[in-house]
Amino acid sequence: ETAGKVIKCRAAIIWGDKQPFSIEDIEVAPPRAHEVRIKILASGICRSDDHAVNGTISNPAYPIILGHEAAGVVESVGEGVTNLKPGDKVIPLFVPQCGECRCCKSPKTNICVKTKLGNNTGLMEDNTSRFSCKGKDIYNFIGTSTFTEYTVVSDANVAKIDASAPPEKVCLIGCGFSTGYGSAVKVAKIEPGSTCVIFGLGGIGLSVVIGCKVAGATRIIGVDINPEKFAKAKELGVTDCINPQDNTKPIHEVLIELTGGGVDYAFECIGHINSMTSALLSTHYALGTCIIVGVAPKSSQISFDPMIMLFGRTLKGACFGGFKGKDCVPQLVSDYLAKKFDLDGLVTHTLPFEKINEGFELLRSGKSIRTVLLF
Ligand code: COD
Ligand code: ZN
Repeated sequence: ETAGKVIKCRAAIIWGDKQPFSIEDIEVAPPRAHEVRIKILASGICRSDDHAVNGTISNPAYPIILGHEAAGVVESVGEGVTNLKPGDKVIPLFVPQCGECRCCKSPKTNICVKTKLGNNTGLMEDNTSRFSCKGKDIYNFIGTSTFTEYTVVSDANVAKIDASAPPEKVCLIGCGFSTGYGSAVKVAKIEPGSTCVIFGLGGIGLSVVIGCKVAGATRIIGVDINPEKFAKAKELGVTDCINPQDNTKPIHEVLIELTGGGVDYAFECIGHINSMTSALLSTHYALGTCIIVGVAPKSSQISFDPMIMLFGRTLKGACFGGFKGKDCVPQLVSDYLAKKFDLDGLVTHTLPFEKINEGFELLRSGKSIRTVLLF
C-alpha cells in the first residue's frame, strides 16, 4: 500500500542546460486534490524532449524531469478525483482537457486554457512540486514528466484507456502518433483521392503518412534530407520520396511540377522556417492547405508574399493533431486495438529506462524513429 505515502523510485533528471540525463533516486509526494499519481510503464522519446534538453523551443527550469509520451497505471488519486481509480490504465496528456474553459467547450480547438506549452512553469497548479531529489525540488515538464517510475499529474491531464492495450506501443498515442495522425484526419480532414506532401519523415511525419493513408489519399509524397528514412516511409504508404538535396530547383517548384499545380495538403513536420514556407508554396494556389506541425526555434519568424494567400490557400497550425485528449485518446487506443491503423512500425527501438541517454543518441543520429523506454 503506497497510497498517501511518499514513493521512493528512480527518475531521469536533467540538472542543467545541455546536461545528459542522470538516473537518480527521487521522492514522489502523494497526489493532492484533483491530481493523480501514475506508475509509468513505457515512455517514448520525442524530438520535443530533445528540444527541451537543448533549450531550442522553451526554456525549462532545471532540475527537470522530461518525457511526455507515455502509458502507465494509476497508483493513487487525490481528493475530488472521481473518474479514475487505482489500477486504471492511462495515458498522460500534455494537452489537458479541463472540460470547463472556453476552448474545451468549443469543438473548434483542443487547446484547453490549462495547456502549458510555451509557458511551462514546471509546477503543479498550486505552484508546488511533487518531485524531490537530494533535498531539492524538481520541476515537471508540460504537465506530464514521464521519464520517471512514478509521476503526478493534474486530473485534467489523464485519459483512461483500454486495460488490454500494450503500453510499449500505445504510449505513442500520448504524443507522436496522435500529433501526426490527427493533423491528417482531424485537422486537414483529407478527402479520399487527395494529393499530400509531408516534409520530414520522423515519427510525426510518418504518423501523418498513416493518417493520409487511412483517409484515402492516393498520392503521398515524402520529403526528407535523410534518404535512410525512405524505406519505412514507403512501407507506410508514401508513393514518392524526394530528397531536396538531389534537386537544384527549390523544392516547392519540384512539387508543383510533380503534382500538376500543387498539392491538396502539405504538412510541415521538421520545425524549420524554410520548410514551412516551402510547404505553403507547394500547395495548390487556390484550394491547397498547409498545416504546420513542427515547432521552430523560439523567436524565429516566417515571411512570405501575402499575395500567395489571395486566391484562397489555407495556412493552419495544430497541436496534438487537434485531438481533445480525454475525448479522443481512449478512442484512438480502441481504434489501434481494432487494427484501424498500425503504429507498431514507428517503434524502431526499445530500451530499458536506464539507457535513456542511449535512446537520445539514437534520435540525434537519425537512426531511430521512436525509441520506447521500458520501466
Ligand atoms: N528538409 C527535409 N527534411 C529534414 C530537414 C530538412 N531541412 N531537416 C531535418 N529533416 C528531417 C529529418 O531527417 C527527420 O527525418 C525529420 O525531418 C524530423 O524528424 P524527427 O524524428 O527528428 O522528429 P519528430 O518526427 O519526432 O518531430 C519533429 C517535430 C518538428 C514535428 C517535433 O519536434 C515537434 O516540433 N513536435 C510537435 C509539436 C508539438 O505538438 N509539440 C508538443 C509536444 S511534442
Ligand atoms: Zn512529443
